[in-house]
Amino acid sequence: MKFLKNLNFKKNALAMVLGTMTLSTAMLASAQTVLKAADVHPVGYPNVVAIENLGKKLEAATNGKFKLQMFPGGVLGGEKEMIEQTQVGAINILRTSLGPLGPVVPDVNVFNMPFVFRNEAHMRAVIDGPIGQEILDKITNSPSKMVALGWMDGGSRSLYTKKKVTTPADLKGQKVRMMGNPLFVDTMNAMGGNGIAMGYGEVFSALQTGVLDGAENNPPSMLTSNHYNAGVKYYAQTNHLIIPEIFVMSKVTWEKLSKDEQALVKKFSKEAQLEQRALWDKSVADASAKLKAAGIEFVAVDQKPFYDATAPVRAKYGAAYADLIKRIEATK
Ligand code: GTR
Repeated sequence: MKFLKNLNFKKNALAMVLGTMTLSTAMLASAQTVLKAADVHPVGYPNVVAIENLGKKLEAATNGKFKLQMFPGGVLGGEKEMIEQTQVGAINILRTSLGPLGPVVPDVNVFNMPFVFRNEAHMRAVIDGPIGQEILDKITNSPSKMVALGWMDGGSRSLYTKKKVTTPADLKGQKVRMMGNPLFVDTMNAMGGNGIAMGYGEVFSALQTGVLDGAENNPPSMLTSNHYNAGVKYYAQTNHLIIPEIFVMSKVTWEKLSKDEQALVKKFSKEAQLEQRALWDKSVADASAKLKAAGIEFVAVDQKPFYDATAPVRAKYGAAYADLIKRIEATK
């Protein structure tokens, strides 16, 4: 009897403990806000790592009020679709190239123009200075419903093709995938090929089936997207686009944060920007070595003919930003 009583007591105590646990778990769940973050890149890519760490810091600093959930590898769609989801608050934090943001916030197209930066060091000096801040503010103050949190490096984009390319004439008749923005289709057409706008996630099979003859990107993207395994052999070092990348928060989400929480997001965003940059150069070196080991031939090319050929694109898209372009050129 005593034993049974004891057992009953234990059962009741257990039920109480379980009850409290369920209650506190439920309370925690209702008090916790999950922030959905998205990226076309896979887990382990510098940009994804930096955003995940931003989320961890925010979770710790708010005692678990916020928890970031990363949707990597383009599972929520291509960048165009993800931008749309961010605008309505279905995605809370998005890391994207400025490329597909151009049709939404035309002011960012200055950075999307071919050869607008002399090299990556020049691009970094510009985004780290007042012009970089101005472009971030333009995004935040535009009707895009996005708050620009910071920059990330996207290196230089060069051409990868099945046939060897060293001059604009070699691109004749070649269908080359570009990001979704008319500026890039114009750029490829000016460079001598046929630009085809397409989402990142469709490029692999389009290369495989011959819908495309090539594409263009930086080494880490070329590697992790597996595009180098879809029949391309050459990587012509045109470096025609040096496009910084960006991470934003949906304004729908931002406006629900307290002033203190917004300050925390800003602080951790600065740190995320620095962290990504520290990881970036190494990832370019690693990816280049792996691509070479996989048999991709890196082809040195004279950039001048490609630069000259794309002058009309800079004239067309840069006309409204003549002063800004002068300031970019003057940045050391
Ligand atoms: C990558 C970039 C992505 C995406 C992709 C593409 O370099 O990091 O944000 O824009 O290129 O070509 O679609």
